[in-house]
Amino acid sequence: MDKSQLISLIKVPFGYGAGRMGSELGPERLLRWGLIEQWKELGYVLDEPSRILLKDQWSDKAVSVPLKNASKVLSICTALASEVKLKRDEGHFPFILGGDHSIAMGSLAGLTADGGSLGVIWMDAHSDLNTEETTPSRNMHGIPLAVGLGRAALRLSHIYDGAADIDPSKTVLIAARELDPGEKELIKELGIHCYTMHEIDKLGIQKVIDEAVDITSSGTDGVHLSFDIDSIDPTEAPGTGTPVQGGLSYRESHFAMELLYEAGIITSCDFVEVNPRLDRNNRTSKLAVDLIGSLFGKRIL
Ligand code: EXY
Ligand code: MN
Ligand code: MN
Ligand code: MN
Repeated sequence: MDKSQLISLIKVPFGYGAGRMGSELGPERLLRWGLIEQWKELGYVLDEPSRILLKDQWSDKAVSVPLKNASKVLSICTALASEVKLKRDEGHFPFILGGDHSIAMGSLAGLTADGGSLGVIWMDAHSDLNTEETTPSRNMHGIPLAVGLGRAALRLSHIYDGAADIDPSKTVLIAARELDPGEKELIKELGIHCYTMHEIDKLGIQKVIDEAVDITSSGTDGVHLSFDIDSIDPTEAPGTGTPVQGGLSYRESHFAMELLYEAGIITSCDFVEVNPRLDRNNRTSKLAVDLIGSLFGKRIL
């Protein structure tokens, strides 16, 4: 992202896709900890922030999704997809602030609405690759990447007419460490590049990010970073609904963001799953703001 491009902050105070409420409080909490002021201090100009609110319930019978709160999730994703497409078409950088990770279906639908090829970096303790059949929880935040890849009954084209599936060969998972059986099968079947914490320990975060940059930016029109705060170890980021031990360290997560800034390939971003209700002394919200700073060029020296 360069500073001549406006940042379109799209707030999505929505948590119905998660197993427990609280992530809907994320956007306002990050603003309280200086997210907007930080962008301005870094020299960016912001578009007027938008806020996507749940208004109606999904009624389209074209697809029935037998998961929890599906009609609410699909409604918010439909509204989000339109806003993401609008802001992207205006040449702005869509920054989608959640909210739980189910909203990424709206981001992806809006970003692929005109076809094209989108690289995706999915930083997350989970792969979010369950389908309506394989999900163990029936929580919608566990399926967005399977939907994005066209492997669920629900498709991005149900959320935004004409939206294309994303390409598994341009999709990279980073920091995965809790995968369900159906997700493991899909990763192997599709040959999705998956850097679990084992690969990160073995290769180091710099090599993982370098490889992810190459994979997702070669032959694509842009790269979407879908960042789930639970990719970070819960000792650093306790304020999230599905924490998993053994995550990225404080410096690994900052270094990853710094390297992505230097690579200059990220064209849109989801930042999700901060749950202030579960946080300790706002540790997670403050870390989230700091990480976004690193992603947008903030440096120690
Ligand atoms: N794989 C589990 C499920 O599908 O229920 C847990 C999903 C957690 C999803 C969070 C957003 O990353
Ligand atoms: Mn504008
Ligand atoms: Mn997730
Ligand atoms: Mn997760």
